[in-house]
Amino acid sequence: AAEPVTPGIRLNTVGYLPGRPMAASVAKQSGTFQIRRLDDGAIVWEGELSPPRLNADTGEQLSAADFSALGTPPAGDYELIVAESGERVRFRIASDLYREPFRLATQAMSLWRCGTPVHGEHAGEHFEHGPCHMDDALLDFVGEPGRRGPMTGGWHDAGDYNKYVVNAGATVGVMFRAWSDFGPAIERVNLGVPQTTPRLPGFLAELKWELDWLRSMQAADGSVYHKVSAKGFGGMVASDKDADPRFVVPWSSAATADFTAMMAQAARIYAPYDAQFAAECRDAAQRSFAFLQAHPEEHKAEQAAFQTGGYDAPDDDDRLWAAAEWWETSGDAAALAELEERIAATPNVDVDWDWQNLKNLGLLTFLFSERQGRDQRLVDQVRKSLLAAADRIVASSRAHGYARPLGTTYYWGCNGTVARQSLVLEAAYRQTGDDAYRDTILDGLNHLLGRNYFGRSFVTGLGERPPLHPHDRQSAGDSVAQPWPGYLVGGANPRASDWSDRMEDYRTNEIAINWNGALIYALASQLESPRE
Ligand code: 9MR
Ligand code: ZN
Repeated sequence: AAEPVTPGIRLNTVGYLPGRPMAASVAKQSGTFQIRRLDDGAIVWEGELSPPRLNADTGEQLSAADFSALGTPPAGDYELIVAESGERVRFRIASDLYREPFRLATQAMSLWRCGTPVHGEHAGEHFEHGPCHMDDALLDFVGEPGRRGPMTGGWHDAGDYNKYVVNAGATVGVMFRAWSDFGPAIERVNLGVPQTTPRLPGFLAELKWELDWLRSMQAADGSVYHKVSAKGFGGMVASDKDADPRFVVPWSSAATADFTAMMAQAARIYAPYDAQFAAECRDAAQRSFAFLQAHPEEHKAEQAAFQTGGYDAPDDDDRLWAAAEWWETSGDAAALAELEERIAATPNVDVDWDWQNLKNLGLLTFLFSERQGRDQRLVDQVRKSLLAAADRIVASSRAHGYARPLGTTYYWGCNGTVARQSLVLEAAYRQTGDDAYRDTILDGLNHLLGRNYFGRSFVTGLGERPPLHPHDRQSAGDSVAQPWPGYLVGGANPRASDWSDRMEDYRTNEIAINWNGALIYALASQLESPRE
C-alpha cells in the first residue's frame, strides 16, 4: 500500500481540549483560515495564518493557524479550512479527549506482558499471543550452568522480547510519577487491564506485573541482574513462537540502583492497597541500597556474549535516584546525605533525558518531598534549575514550526523524550501555577499526534495516519494487518525528516516501554482539563 500523503495542514489528529491553546501548522500558505463546526456547518472562527517562517530543521515555510480564541465551544467535530488552497482537515474538540488515548497506551503495556497469554481488542481487531518465554531464564552466566531461575513475567522491552532492568527503571519511574501526580484522574479511567490483582487499581495492577518480575532479578546479596536476554535479536515472530534460549545477564550497579528506586517507590505507592507487598518492596529496596553503599564503585554488566540492548550508561544518576527514593520512603539519614552530596555535584535539571540519565526523577522526588531535613539551599537550587529547564523547553517549542518542545534535536527514541519532557513541565507548573508550562505539554502531544513534518500520528491505532508497520515482532508475527495498538514509535532520527513507516527501520520505527511510559505520563496530565 502507498504511504499516506502528507497533508499541508498538520495538527493534532486526536484533537484539542476546549479552553486550552489550539494551533495547527500550515505549509507554504498564507492568508486566512476558518474553523467550521460539522454538525450545523457554521463557521465559528475566522483568522489569519501567521506570516510564513522558515522552520530550521525541515527547511519548510510554515505558518501557524492559531484558533485558541475559540475558547470553550461545544464538544464535537470541526474542520480547519485554509482559504488559499481550500484544503480542509477534520479534528475533534472535547474535554475528555485524552481518556481513550490514555487507556490505549496503558493497555499497550498489558499487551507487552511476557510469561502469560495476552489478549486485547482494538477497532474490531483481536491481538493475542499464547504463553511466552515460560522458562525464563538460564543461569549459565550467573554461576549456575544448566539451571533456570524464576524470571518469567514482566514486560517485553520493545519490538524485541528481551527484558532489561535499566529500561524498566525509565518506564516504571515515569509511570509511578504519573500515579503520584494524577492518581485520582487515572483511577476514573476504566483501563480494563487484566485483573491479576483485584484489590489494586488497574494502573497499579499493570505496574505490579513488571515489579514482580523485577523482584526476581534481585540476587541474594542485594545486587540486581542487568537483563534477561537471548544472545541476539531473534526473528520477527510472535513471542509464543520464539524459542531462542534466554539467559540471566550478570549484575550492574545501574540496574541495582534503578531497582532500589523502583522498589522504594513501590513501598510507598502500594502501602494503601497491599501492605504485605509494600513491605516486601521496602525490604527489597533496603537490601539493594545497602549493597550499593557497600559497593560505591561503578560496576558494568558483563554482557559481551550478548548482542542485544546494552542499556549501559554511567550509574551516578541511577544512584542519585536510588538515594532519593530510599530517603523518601525511609527517612534514612545516610541516604539523604548521599543524595545531597550527589545533588550538590550535579544540581541541574535536564531538558533532554532518557534511560541513560534518570537524575531528574530523583531531583523531582527531592524537590517535592514533604520530609524534614533537606538543605534549603539545595532545594532552592533545584527549584531554580527546574524552572530554567522548563523555560528552555517552552522556548524551544515556541521557536519551532511544529511547536516541538525538544526543538531541533533528533535521535533514536526522541519521540519518547518529547513525551518525557512533560514531567519537567508539570513540575514547573506545580511550582509556579504558570499555564505556559502545562500548555507546552500539549505542544508535545500535538506534535506526537500529527502536528509534525509527516502530518501523521506517531502512535499505532490512534489518530489519523498512524504508523502501520512498526518494528515490532508481535505485529510482524501475527496474521492481523493492523499493528498492535497504543504504541509510540521512536521517531525521526537523526534528522527531522528521517522517519519511515517500515518494519525494518528499527532506528526510527520501533516501539519501547520507556517511550510508552512517557506517553502515558503526558496523556495522564491532560485527563482532566482544566484541573481544579
Ligand atoms: O532506546 C535505546 C536508544 O537510546 C539506543 O540508542 C539504542 C541503541 O543502543 O537502543 C535503544 O533501545 C533499544 C534496546 O537497545 C533494545 N530494545 C529496543 C530498544 C528500542 O529501540
Ligand atoms: Zn515473552
